[in-house]
Amino acid sequence: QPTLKERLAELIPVAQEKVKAARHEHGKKSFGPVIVDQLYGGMRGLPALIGKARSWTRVSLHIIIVAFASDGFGDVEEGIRFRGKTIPEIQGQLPKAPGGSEPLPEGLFWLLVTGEIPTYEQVADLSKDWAARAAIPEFVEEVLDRCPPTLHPMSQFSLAVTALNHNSAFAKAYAEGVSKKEYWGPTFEDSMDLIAKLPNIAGRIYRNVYGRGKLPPIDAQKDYSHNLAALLGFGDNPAFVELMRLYITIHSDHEGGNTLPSYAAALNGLAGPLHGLANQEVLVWLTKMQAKIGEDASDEAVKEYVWSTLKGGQVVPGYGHAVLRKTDPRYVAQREFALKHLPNDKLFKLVGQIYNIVPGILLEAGKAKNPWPNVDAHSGALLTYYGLTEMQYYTVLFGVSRAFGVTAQLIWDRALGAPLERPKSYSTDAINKIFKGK
Ligand code: FAM
Repeated sequence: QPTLKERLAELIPVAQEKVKAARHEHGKKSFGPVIVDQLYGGMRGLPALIGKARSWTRVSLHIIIVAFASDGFGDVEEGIRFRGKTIPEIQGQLPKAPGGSEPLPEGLFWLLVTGEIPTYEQVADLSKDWAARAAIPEFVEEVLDRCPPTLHPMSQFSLAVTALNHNSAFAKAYAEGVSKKEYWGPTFEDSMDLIAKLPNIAGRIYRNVYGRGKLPPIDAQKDYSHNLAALLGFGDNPAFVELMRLYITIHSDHEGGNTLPSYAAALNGLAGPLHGLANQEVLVWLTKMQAKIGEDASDEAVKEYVWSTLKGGQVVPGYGHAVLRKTDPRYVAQREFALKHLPNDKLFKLVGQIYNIVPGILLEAGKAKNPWPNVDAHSGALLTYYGLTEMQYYTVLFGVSRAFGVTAQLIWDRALGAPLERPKSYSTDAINKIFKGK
């Protein structure tokens, strides 16, 4: 059985030819109109990128000409697919740990990179490879140890990832004049190193900021999620380990990225309150709600609280989405996990109660295009149940997971010699001039 890198070496020349042929055949064709609202609306729905290893449904619009990506040509009603597969499909098809029932994120990474479902042995080899690469340079440990605990965990995370660039295989190969054709090899190594080192970074931040003692060593016999859970201090709770397997799998992919510093920049983007930090904001909001209306509040009291949030000019965190127009399948996956492992938990019940109430209110308020919950509406309640209660930390775990999607894309960017992405910008004056009299 080939290793991931060996399989990639087989797939890349075929994909390079496919891209060449697609550009030759379709390169000069128009992809359709661009409307001014798309410029003002953060390029929403604008076909401006090629997805090479990815999946968010709306993105599949850009992928249609790149056949090897084979992503689900779904629509906004559907939510994320990973290389064409829904969350229930990957839960069914990807290898599990012995005794576990959630997919191993190692397998998801294999799927994102190759488009293929790996065998258990291939996944177990990835676990071993990542364990062997997991140590972080001493100076990065020192950088983290010197951060004041008041520096947001996401800022510490991005700082440490930026510092990892010191040992970048790509930077070294580039400085040595590597041929463009070979870029993907060191990029692959950087990607594997990055993913492997994130648990040590995330674990160290958690323990430093919240005074949780010293990190245990990585266990080379255990899978990635087990090691991550152990570094956080939850390694002896098998259900939490299962949660990490699910969590890392479903948060892994979204949109582009390239070098290690870009991943660090992406982490800063992820840390925006309406984006990845929303899982922190959901828990802050739920906690405030519980403080105000009590733990077993009536539907009426919850409704009133939701309305007061809207009337205060704030958003209901965890609801709405820029692209999706139904309940996020990642929310559903987490809800099913909760029904299995913590059906009677009060916070989970509140999350469910809110699910019954908020969409109706958002529809009545009439602004949000999507009144349904997104991935962030649920994750914090699960982490809290297992004792990971520090909400400011949640997006770090999100960021660990997201490295899988970003690096899978990055490897293909290098393999296909993708250029820098430079969407053009226009001023309002320019737009007025262009459309004058039209
Ligand atoms: N609560 C209150 N108002 C909302 C809302 C919500 N949950 N979702 C959307 N709206 C409002 C929105 O603020 C906008 O109002 P204005 O016209 O006054 O600016 C209007 O509805 C139309 O917005 P939209 O087109 O439906 O959504 P956008 O594409 O502009 O924004 C989100 C999408 C995700 C930023 C938005 O739904 C939101 O702020 N949600 C709450 C925060 C959240 O949960 N973010 C996490 C999203 C998650 F999937 C992720 O990226 N990690």
